[in-house]
Amino acid sequence: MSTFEQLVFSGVQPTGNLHLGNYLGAIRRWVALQEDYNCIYCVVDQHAITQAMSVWGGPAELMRNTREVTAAFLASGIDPKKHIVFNQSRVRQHAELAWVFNCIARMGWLNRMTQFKDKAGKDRENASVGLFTYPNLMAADILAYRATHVPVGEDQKQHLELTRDIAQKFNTDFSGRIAELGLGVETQSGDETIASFFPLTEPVIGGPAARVMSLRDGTKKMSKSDPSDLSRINLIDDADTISKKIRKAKTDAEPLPSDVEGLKDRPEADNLVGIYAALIDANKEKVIGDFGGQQFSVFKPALADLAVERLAPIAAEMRRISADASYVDAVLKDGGERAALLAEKTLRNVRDIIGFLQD
Ligand code: AQP
Repeated sequence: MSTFEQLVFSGVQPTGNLHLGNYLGAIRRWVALQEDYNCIYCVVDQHAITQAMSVWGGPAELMRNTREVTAAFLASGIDPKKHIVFNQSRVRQHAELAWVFNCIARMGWLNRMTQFKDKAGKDRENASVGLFTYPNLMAADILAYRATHVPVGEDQKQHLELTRDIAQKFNTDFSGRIAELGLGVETQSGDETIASFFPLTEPVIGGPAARVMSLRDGTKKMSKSDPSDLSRINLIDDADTISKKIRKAKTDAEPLPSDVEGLKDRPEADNLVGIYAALIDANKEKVIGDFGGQQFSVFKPALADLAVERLAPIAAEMRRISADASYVDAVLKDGGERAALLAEKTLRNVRDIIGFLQD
């Protein structure tokens, strides 16, 4: 019996307004993982349509946003030749596996998902069924490649726990069949070694920007769908806009504290310090070491300069790449073909395990 090949999978929805939270919480960390792992990075366009069309914008907007997110991946330093970059809908196996997982996941599990409650709001009866079963499709995205590591922001933690529950239930429900077909991979379950078909994927979450908060309200996460553009720094914002948004960011009247403990109960200050730390690849202690005791009138301009220095080159590269739609489309086509080969290998096994007849 073999062990699971270490593989990274993650995705971003093409719903517009790609922001600093998406970049620091996810994309930038993907870049670092390329050194040590084989990586698959996906523009999850099928997830985008789970919300109302007014949110995802309709066909023309979806195509534009899919290319823009791809350009952001490439501009941030993701290498589409060494790794795989594609849009989800090209690889039909994701939807096929999601159906299987619809039949594995329990209603009670999905009823506990807080993101559904947040996104459906008060009008749950009117939310799409796709929004409710979104976590099953996300599990399928990951497990179609039997990915072992998924780098995401903290908001996705609960969905990754669900992915592990789905993998575990599939492995248990079909354990006899998995063994009979010799498709088991050795995994550790407590003191026991068992044969599993799907890995229990590890979330890769952490660092000072695991949850970047709104610039207008430090208790709400920075989000694409926030109606206030001042609440987020978009990756395509120009230098003046970035500076203006940081200058206008909500803060309290106190200077920065002299130690990190002092950031407790000061969500806006904590958020800006966390953003600074992530941008210099350090922890909050380092930032407080440099700026503790200083007024926001000193810290905000320093943060604005830093953000511009780090983000402006990415925005410029995104614009350059986006201008050549045929190049972006060729990257997605090539990535989609390579991804489909891998996913089909998994799906052939899944069909055999379940008992679906195939040629
Ligand atoms: N504020 C955030 N801080 C850190 N990480 C974040 N991510 C999102 N917001 C933050 C991470 O970015 C990746 C891609 O997210 P997504 O596009 O798939 O969807 P999302 O999480 O729904 O993004 P938004 O901005 O919050 O969109 P809306 O407004 O539609 O809800 C994920 O890894 C996510 O964790």
